[in-house]
Amino acid sequence: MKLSIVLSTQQAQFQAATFKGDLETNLARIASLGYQGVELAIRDPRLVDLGRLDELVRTYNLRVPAIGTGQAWGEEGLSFTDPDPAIRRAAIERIKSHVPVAAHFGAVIIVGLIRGIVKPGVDQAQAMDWLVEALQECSEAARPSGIRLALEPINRYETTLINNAAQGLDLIERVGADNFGLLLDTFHMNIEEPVIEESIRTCGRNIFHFHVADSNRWYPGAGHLDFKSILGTLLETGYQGWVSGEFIPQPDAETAAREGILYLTQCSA
Ligand code: LER
Ligand code: MN
Repeated sequence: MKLSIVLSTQQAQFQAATFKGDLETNLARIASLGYQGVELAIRDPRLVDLGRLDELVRTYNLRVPAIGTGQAWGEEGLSFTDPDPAIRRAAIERIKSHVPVAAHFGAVIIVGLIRGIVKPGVDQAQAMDWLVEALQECSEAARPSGIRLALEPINRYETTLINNAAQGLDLIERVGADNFGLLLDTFHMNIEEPVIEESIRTCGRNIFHFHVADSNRWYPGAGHLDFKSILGTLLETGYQGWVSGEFIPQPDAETAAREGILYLTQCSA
């Protein structure tokens, strides 16, 4: 099992980006703890010095399996489903602007909260139509570079659009692009899925990326999720992608990352 962990390339409000702060210090730490990859949360690719990032990632012999994009929502309010067409357009262009970076690293582009929430005055069906159109356009733009997009079902307390795996699969049908799939996150699944393992089986080959945090969003092993069973089920589907730690840096980032990798390695042995 290939393990990575989330690192934010800039300061952000999102709590569960395990590492934030100085890039080189964090990449060195992540590599020394035994992670093979780093999932980069990038608000806007224009803010990132790609050359330096690439050099650092190579220096520490890390892969970049995925790029998180949710901070464009969290920090700037961009979304695929905003009633303002200029904001929807900016969100689509922002996702498209991640394609060259993703292509450079061979990373999946994550569509998390940039899909937005259904705002007052917008009906759910209208929001879904905007969402489908945006995802079709972004998937089309990513296809020539061989890049895949993964939409993350996110729990009801964070969004009103696509909370669970079944809704994610329906959306895949509607988008109809072979480079569009799902990112499953155990923290959200614990809130929304009747049986986590069943949902993993149902999603099967549509799982493009996988986030792990325990029930309390601390590192795996700090809550009550059965990671031996969850990861065993994931591997049974034929999943060959990455398992990426996205958990709260408690008691501190280094301890969380160390405990997390130790536990995950034991669970997948
Ligand atoms: C991002 O991967 C995530 O899981 C969401 O909770 C973002 O708010
Ligand atoms: Mn997640």
